Amino acid sequence: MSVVGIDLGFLNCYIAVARSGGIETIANEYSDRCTPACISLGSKTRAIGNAAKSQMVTNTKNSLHGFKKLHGRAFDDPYVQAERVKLPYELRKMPNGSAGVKVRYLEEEKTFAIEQVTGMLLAKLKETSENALKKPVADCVISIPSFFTDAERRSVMAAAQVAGLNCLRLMNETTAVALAYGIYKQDLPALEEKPRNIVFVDMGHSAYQISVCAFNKGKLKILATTFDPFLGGRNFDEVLVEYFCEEFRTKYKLNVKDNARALLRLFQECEKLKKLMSANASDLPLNIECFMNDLDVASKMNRGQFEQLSAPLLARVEPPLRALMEQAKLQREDISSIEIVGGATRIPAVKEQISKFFCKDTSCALQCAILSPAFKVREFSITDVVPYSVTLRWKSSYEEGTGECEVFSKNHAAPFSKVITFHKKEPFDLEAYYTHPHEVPYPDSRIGRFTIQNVGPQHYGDNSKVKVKVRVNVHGIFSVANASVIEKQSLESDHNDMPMDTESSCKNQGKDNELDKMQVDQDDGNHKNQTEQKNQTDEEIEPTGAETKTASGDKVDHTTQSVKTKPKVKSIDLPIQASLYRQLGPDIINSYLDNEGKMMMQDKLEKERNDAKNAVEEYVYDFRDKLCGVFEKFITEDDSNKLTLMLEDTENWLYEDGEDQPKQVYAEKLQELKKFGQPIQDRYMEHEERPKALNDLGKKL
Ligand code: ATP
Ligand code: K
Ligand code: MG
Repeated sequence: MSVVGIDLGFLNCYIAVARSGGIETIANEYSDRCTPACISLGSKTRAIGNAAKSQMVTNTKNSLHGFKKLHGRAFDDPYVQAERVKLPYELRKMPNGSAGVKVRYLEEEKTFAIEQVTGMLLAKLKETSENALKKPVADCVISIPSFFTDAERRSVMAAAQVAGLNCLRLMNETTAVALAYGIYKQDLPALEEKPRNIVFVDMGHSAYQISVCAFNKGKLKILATTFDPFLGGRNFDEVLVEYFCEEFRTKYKLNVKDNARALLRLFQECEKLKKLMSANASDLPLNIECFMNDLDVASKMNRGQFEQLSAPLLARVEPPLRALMEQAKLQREDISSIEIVGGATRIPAVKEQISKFFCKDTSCALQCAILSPAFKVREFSITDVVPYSVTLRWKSSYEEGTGECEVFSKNHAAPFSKVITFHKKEPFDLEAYYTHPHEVPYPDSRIGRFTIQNVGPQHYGDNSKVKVKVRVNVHGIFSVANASVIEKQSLESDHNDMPMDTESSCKNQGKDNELDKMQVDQDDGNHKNQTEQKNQTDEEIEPTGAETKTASGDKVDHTTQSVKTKPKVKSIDLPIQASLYRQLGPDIINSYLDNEGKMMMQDKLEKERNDAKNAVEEYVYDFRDKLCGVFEKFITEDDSNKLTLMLEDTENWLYEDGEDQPKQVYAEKLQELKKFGQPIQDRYMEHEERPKALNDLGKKL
């Protein structure tokens, strides 16, 4: 089963596969390697991708685009509200408070959750992959912005499920580019050599992301990642649109913003103009015919003007680059090369800002190579980073107060697991949230609440020792992966065997309320004190099930490996009740999946119906041509006239009553025509075949 890599762009999507030893991007039915992230809902069917894009202007209110960053957000989210006024289609509040869309589909008003919308797009990409590979595709890797929070990541995961895809990994976009680079470069330093540091800059349509990555052969490690989630090609389009709106207001007395369709066309034309200005510095025209109120509009712009207008945007290019180098604690001379990707990095002024900062030319070898997240993912070791630090807060079991601890710092390696030890007598709650809300481009810092259940006192009323494993998984999503209680076994009989140090450590904990907290097994080389070392010993008796998880790429933090004999204790898994922020329940996801199946079926039936109609139309045209051509000799004039009339009737019917009929009606129509046509066709074929057959016979003899 092949794995496909999906670059789920704000504007453009790409699919990559590993085929015949290389990376290939798959072309869709339009022979296009890029599929627009656009869905157009119609009265009978959905159009997705290229077909939807061409319907945007005619079916404005039902053509969905620009929805990527609505994932995992509430309808009331300030970002969603800011987008709402810009989007030509309507946003809706879903029953769970999330943002959804409202459209007319199948002659009815329908509401779709954002997971359904992206689900439609992903299902289309799945189909494109299957058509190209000629086999079923289920497993995929999907790239997402590195700044996505857990809620956004989970929402994309849900969309993959809706599409019937199994997402093996959500991969940060710049990491996916780094992987493509790592696979493509044959001369990476050996493992024992000093790694090569490369900066990857991606400015797409909606966002700006930068990562610095250390490479060795077969291995990449992201050192830091920074971003401006609200800077991309669309902002440059907006600058142009604003300018022309203003100009058309004075010049033509047009209020473009009141007309969704005109505004959309202006956006499309400005995007084209922006691209042209990347290649050409002189004055370029902007002409739109029949723009609004039957008026044609005309204007022009040159690169110099454009750069002036976009000065505030251009000023935002440098700060994330500076932050990146500071966070990675690197100097410019430590960087071997700057690889740029993403359409908006083709704007000359953007590129200049980047190379000016690094005092180095940028390279864009990967500009067309696209992302290849699927390729050799298993053979290439990828270490990513945690984009925002995560803190865990808990209630003390017998104190009023709460405790808290930062479990993952910003730019901490990921995926990664840590084991924390608590001393508790009763079930307790762990609340995870982003430590620095102002650093997170999302209005809520909550990640989720995890209740560790079935915790009780030990035999002598002592606290139980509870080990909790927290993890940032391969998708970059935080979770409390498991919890277990360490129980001393058969105390009476084994009393003498009980390791003293374990007991003393328990007493210690009992005496000191402060210690009813946790020991995070940090990976930062902190020296452990004696007690912690003992806890590390206990680490060994963790259920091995937890450690087999490392096979999925997680790194469990073991600072010390004990070779001591195991104490007589056993570990019992505890149930965890997780309540994740903005998580969709499995029943909702399943209902979306069902619904997607129904819509696909509807599209399929509609396509078959259309094909049946086209078959009739084609038969009419084809036969009419032949009647005055090759068939002429095989039909009496009388029959020919009769048939011509019949074809004409059918043609008229197709435009009138036959415009919109069930598939069966078209099939019957075709049969009817063939009843008359087939004998003629047969006579003709027989005539054609005869000399050929004789000829063949002649050759044989
Ligand atoms: P995102 O990464 O934000 O999800 P995306 O991946 O869909 O978006 P890209 O395909 O990388 O975005 O880039 C699209 C953007 O690049 C658009 O704004 C487009 O106008 C712009 N772009 C493409 N080519 C050029 C060019 N030659 N000059 C200027 N801008 C360009
Ligand atoms: K893209
Ligand atoms: Mg992109």
